[in-house]
Amino acid sequence: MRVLSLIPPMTQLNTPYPSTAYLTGFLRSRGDDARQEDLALALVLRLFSREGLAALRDAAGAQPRNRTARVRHFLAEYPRYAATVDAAIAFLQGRDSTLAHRINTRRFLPEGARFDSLDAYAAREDGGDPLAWAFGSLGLQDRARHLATLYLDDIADVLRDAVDPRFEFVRYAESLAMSQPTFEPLAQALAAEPNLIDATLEALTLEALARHAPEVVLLSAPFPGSVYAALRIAQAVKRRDPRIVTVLGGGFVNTELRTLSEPRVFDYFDYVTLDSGERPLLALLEHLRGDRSRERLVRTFARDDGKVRYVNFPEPDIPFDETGTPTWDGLPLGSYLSLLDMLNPMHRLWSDGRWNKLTVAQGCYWKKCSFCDVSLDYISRYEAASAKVMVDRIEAIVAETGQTGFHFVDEAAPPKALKALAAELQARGLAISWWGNIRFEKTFTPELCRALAASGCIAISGGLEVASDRLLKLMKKGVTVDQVARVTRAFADAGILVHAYLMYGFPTQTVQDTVDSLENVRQLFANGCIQSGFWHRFACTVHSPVGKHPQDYGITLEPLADGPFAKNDVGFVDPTGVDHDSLGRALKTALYNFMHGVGLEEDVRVWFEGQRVPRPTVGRRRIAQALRTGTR
Ligand code: B12
Repeated sequence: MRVLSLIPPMTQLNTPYPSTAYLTGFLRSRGDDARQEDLALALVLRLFSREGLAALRDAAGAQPRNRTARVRHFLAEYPRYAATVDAAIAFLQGRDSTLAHRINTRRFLPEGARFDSLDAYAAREDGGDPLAWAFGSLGLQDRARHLATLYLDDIADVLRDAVDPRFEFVRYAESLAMSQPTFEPLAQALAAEPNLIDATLEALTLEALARHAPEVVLLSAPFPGSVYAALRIAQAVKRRDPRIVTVLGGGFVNTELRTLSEPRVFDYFDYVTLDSGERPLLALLEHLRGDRSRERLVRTFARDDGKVRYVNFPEPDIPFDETGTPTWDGLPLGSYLSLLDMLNPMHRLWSDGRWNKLTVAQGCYWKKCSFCDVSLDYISRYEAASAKVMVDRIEAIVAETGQTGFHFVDEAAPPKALKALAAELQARGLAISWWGNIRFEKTFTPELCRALAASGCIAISGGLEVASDRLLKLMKKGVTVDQVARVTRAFADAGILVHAYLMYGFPTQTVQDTVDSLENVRQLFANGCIQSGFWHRFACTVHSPVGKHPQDYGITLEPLADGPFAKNDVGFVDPTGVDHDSLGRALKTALYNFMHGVGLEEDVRVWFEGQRVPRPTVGRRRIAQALRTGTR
C-alpha cells in the first residue's frame, strides 16, 4: 500500500518535525511503500517567493480601505521586495552565502517596522553600528541572517494584516484547536472561503497527491498550531478523491483528543489514532488490506453509523529497539531556512540549523513532575534503546542526510543512556554535535558532563521551573536549587550551553516566591551556570497530577466545558490570589536582559517597575556558596 505522510503547517522552518521521518522509516522497515512531504516548509517557500509576493500584493491591493502602515509600506516598496525575496530565501537556505555582504550594506533589503528592533541595540552602539556588539566585526553571515530574518518577519506581518491574522512561522490558527471543547470554531473556519494561504496549501496538497498517488495519507498534528492546516489538507484530499484513506495522529491528538466524540471530524479523517503510531498503523494497514477486522484496530477512533467509536484491540507496542531508523528521504533537506531571530547563542538552536531529531528513549524515566502530563503514554511508558542501536541509527542518519547535528527530542533524556551513548560514539570515533533536554539531576557529575561534551554535546536544556525549594518539592521535580546550580555549572564548565525552562504561577506561589525565584535565576546567570532561559506561565492540564488532585496543591478547578472535541487546559482558582500576569512581564524583561548580560548585578526589584514587591529573602551569594560547597 502506498502511504504518504505529511507535516502540516506550521511547525518549524529550520528542520523537519520528526514524526513523518519516524513513521516513514518504520513503514519502510516493514516493507511498505512509504513517502513523506513537509507542507509547512513548502507553504512558506511558495508564499515567500516572487510569485507568492505578487499574489500577496494583489490580495493587499484588493482591500484599499483600512490598510495598516505595514501593508502600505509593503505596497510602496513592492518592486524591491519582489526583486529580493528569492535571493533572501536562497541565502537563508545556505545556498548563496556571498549575498551576506550585500545584505549587510542595509541598502539591499527593504526595511519595515521589524527593523526598529535594531534600535534597541543602539544604546550599546559601538562606532555607529548597532549590531557590532552582538556579532562583532567578523560575524558577517550571522549578521546578514538576522537582517534577512527581520525582512521575512516584515513580510509575515503583511500576510497577517492583509490575508490571515492567524499565520505565524511556528503555529497556524492555533487558537481554533487549543483546548477547544467544541469543533465549531474549526468547522466554521473550514467552511469559510479559502484565502491566499488556504488556496496555496490546497494547490500544494494536490501537487503532492499527483506526485505520489497515495492510497493512504497520514497527517501528523504535533501541536494545536498544526490542526487547522491538517484539516484543510484532508479536505483537499477528500475533494480530490474520497477513496484516499486519511488518518490523523500526533502529539495534539495524543494529548487533547483522548475523549473525541465529534462525528464531524470524520468528514475529513477516516481514522484518528492515539499515542505511538507504529502499532496502530500496522493494524490499520492490515485492516485496509482486508487482513484484519475493524474490531481489531489498535487505539483507533472511527465513525460508524454517524457515531464515533474507539477501538482498542489489546496488542503490545512495537519495542523501541524495533521501530526502525527514521528516514529523511523525500524531504528537501537543502531547502530549510536557518533563521536568526534571537541573538542569544542557545536560543538560536531552535530556529537555526538543520538538526536530525531523534529520541534517546520512549517516555520519561522520572515521570513524577506534578505539572506534567505524566498519565499519558508518551511520558509514562518508559523504554530505552541500547547504545548500540542508538549509534547504529545515528550512523545511518548521518550517511543518509550527510548532516551530523542531532537534537534529542526526549522529554528528559536519561543520564544513564546518555553516558552509554557518549561512550559508544567515542568508541566508534563518530564526530557529531548534539543537544537535548534533560533533568538537572546530580547524576550529571562534572566527569559525566565532560564525557558528554567530548562525545559532541554542545547544549542542554532542563526545567528549573520555579527556582524555589518549597515549590520544587511540591512539584516533585526531584531537584533543589543548589543542586541545579552545581549541575548547570558542571555543564557550563564542560563548554556546554545551558538553557533553563522557568515557570511562574504554580499553585500557592506567592509574590515573595516569585521575587526569590528571580533572584536565584539572576545569580545563576551571574555565576555562569546558565546562559539562557524562558519563563512559561503554569497551565493546569487535565492529565497532570495537579489537574487530577487539585486539593493536594491547594487549588480548586473551574468546571471543564464538556464537549466532544479537545480537552487539555483547565482553569483553576488559587486562593493566594497573586496577579501573575503583571509579575510575568517583569520576569520576562529581566530574563531578556540577563541573556544579553545586562543588569546582572542589580537588585531584582528594579524589574518590577511601578509594582511594590518585597526584597528577596535569598542571600545575594547563595548560588556562589552552593557552588563552593559542591567543590568541597
Ligand atoms: C521536543 C518537543 C518540543 C521541542 C521541539 C519541537 C519541534 N518543532 O520539533 C520544543 C521545545 C521546541 C517544543 C515546542 C513546543 N511544543 Co513540544 N514537545 C516536544 C516533545 C517532548 C517531543 C516531540 C517529538 O519530537 N517527539 C518525537 C516524535 C517522533 O513523536 P510524535 O510526534 O509524537 O510522533 C509519534 C506519535 O505521535 C505518532 N504520530 C505522529 N503523527 C502521526 C500521524 C498519524 C497519522 C499516526 C497514525 C501517528 C502519528 O507516531 C509517531 C511515532 O511513534 C513532545 C512530547 C512528546 N514526548 O512527544 C512535546 C509536545 C509535542 N509539545 C507540545 C507543545 C504544546 C509545544 C508548544 C506549542 C509549546 C508552546 N506553547 O510554545 C511548542 C510548539 C513549537 C513548534 N511550533 O515547533 C505538546 C503538544 C500537546 C498539545 N496540547 O497539543 C507536547 C505533546 C507536550 C505537552 N504535553 O505539552 N516542543
